[in-house]
Amino acid sequence: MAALHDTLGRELGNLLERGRDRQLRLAVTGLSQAGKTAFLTSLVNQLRHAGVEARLDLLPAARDGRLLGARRLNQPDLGVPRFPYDPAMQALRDTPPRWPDPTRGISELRLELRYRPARSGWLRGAASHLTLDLFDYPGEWLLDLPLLDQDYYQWCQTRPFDQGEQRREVFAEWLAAAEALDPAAEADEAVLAELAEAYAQGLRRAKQLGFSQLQPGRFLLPGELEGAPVLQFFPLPHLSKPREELEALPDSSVYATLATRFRYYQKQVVQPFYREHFRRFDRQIVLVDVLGALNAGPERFEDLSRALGELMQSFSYGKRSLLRRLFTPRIDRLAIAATKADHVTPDQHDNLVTLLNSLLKEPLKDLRFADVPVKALSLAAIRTTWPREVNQGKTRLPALRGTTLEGEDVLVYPGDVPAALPDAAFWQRQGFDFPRFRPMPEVSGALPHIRMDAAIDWLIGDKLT
Ligand SMILES: Nc1nc2c(ncn2[C@@H]2O[C@H](COP(=O)(O)OP(=O)(O)O)[C@@H](O)[C@H]2O)c(=O)[nH]1
Ligand SMILES: [Mg+2]
Repeated sequence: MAALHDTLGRELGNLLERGRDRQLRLAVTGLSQAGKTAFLTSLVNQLRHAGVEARLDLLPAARDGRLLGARRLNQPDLGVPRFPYDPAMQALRDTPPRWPDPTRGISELRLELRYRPARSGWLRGAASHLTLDLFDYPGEWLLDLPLLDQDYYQWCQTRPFDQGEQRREVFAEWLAAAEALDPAAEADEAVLAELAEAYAQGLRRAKQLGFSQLQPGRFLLPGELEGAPVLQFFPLPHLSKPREELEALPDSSVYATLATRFRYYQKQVVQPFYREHFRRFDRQIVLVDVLGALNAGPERFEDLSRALGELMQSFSYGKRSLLRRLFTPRIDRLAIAATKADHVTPDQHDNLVTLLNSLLKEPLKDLRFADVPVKALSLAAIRTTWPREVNQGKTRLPALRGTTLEGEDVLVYPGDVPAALPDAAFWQRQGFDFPRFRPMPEVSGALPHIRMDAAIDWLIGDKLT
């Protein structure tokens, strides 16, 4: 009797566990251009081809033939467009192949994975299901999350236009005009609109230069808010009066008008985005274009580090009791990945991971404290190059063969990745330079990749056992 009781108890536990594990929400996080859309496209592609064409040796469930397939389900939220997987695949299969279009809005995708559990017990042999919820969004919007912790006065004090020489340069014109503005004066709609546009212009130029920390994000990609007054604000560059005095100014003043718009932006734009899309995740992968930042120089490398630190503060990490987890999941496992690893030769991949770890050193400390397991890796969601070796005198050097975006076949050695945060000497040498490559023409149904299987295993592999 006691034995039966035990068995029943164990099986009930298993069933509960299975019920709980049926669904997994994965946050694919990254700044604009980090490679989120490429990652999601490849993720869906690999899972759909698991067991057939996909090469997923580092994912045991696929290697052992237990991953039976994946299909798309109707997504739960009817108000959100579906992730454009088919258009992305069409672009990659075009002649010549093209990269998927940049993301301009939010989209979702729900996948159902069928797998055969490796565990023993009642359910051995029967296929199980795991629902995987994914969504895509413009990285530009993500950096607004830290704005929720500030009010207008504090935001002005952070002087976001004033970090580094290059940044000051792109905002110089706006700054001169904004400095002439008296916070206490009567607000003139036309003037505010013009200055807001100049500020947005500064943000756009900074983005072109490769900067990451650009707020407010909707100024870059306004979507349906184009031209709306909620996007017509900016920080006031010199607030000489104390906070109380500024906050007592009449509603029609410059200060009060801008502060109201800032609050509206927080409440009506940032909060809903955060509430509806970022609160409930179980797992997260943070994608970082480390190589792109290395290519772009020291100021942007610094900027990337700062932006990533802020971004990771916006998620909640750590374990919760089973019951609380059912209602308010928290991220209990994290991957950080240096993307586009196919831009460097395989012998540099270890350095790439070490560098990524140093770039994220501060946020990783907090995660360790919260006891969240983290895996760092380098990957290419969609591999565009082949590793080769070239003879130089008596030595053989590793090199890469690929086709540039312009269609030229090239053999390159893009340079060494520094194993630690680059110092002044590294930047002076500027020994790092690579072209952008075009995706390879399709050879089988599955997209070529580097370590997508390792990423998938870390993010969902334990749910497939
Ligand atoms: N070589 C290579 N380039 C990539 C890879 N993933 C993304 N890219 C490049 O980075 C660009 C931006 O990627 P995307 O996924 O749109 O970034 P997102 O803004 O984070 O969604 C693409 O257009 C490609 O040029 C990759 O795995 N390998
Ligand atoms: Mg995208």
